[in-house]
Amino acid sequence: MITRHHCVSARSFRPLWMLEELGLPYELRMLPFPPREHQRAYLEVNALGTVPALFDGDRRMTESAAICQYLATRHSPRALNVEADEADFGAYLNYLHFGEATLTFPLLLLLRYARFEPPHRRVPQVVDDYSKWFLARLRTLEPLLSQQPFLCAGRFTAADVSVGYALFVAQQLDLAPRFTPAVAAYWQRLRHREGFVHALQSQDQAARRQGVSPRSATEPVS
Ligand SMILES: N[C@@H](CCC(=O)N[C@@H](CS)C(=O)NCC(=O)O)C(=O)O
Repeated sequence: MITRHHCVSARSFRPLWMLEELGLPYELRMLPFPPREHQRAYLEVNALGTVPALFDGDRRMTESAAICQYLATRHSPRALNVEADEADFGAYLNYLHFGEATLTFPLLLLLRYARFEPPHRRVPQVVDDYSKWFLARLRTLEPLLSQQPFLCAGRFTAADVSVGYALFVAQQLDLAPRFTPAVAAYWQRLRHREGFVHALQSQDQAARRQGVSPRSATEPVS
């Protein structure tokens, strides 16, 4: 059984979405956000204090894109995974990591300086600059997504989960109205997938059952 430590709509949403797409059983352990402040004992599970942390037996992983790759490779060959002998293998790995390293990074600055810091430490200039930076990076997908429904290999893969999570956060930061047309259509395709909808429901139910706030980790701290 796979055990996952998760905060509502945090990066750990990527593996949750993957597990729902794959239909694999899992145990979800919900944490208040950020765990390093609200659940210090979690530091014994992951000294970084970050989510995700996933255990598959005694195997432990803490990077969301790597977990997507791990689950796809083990449980979904030639479906959610793109194999080394497929033409789009390089594109697949590139988008899988592009989702986290290139797209999610600027969004973190927005979250921090628009939402998490107390009002006197918020910095509108950072929010404005990194919104533009994110949107400029995202726009590079427009020509590709004007031609095809998913990022690579002619099908939905773990790379779409990785990039799709960045779009999910961008939507919560009110950036979706600024998506270019093909990216906006792609986001609509992703957010209406059963796996995505079930992942949203699963985290909400688990949070309520475990007495953790069902509010998204991306919502403002009041
Ligand atoms: N690169 C890591 C980043 C993990 C990460 O920073 N997660 C955030 C949630 S989105 C977190 O747990 N933050 C809490 C903290 O920094 O204390 C991944 O993709 O999994």
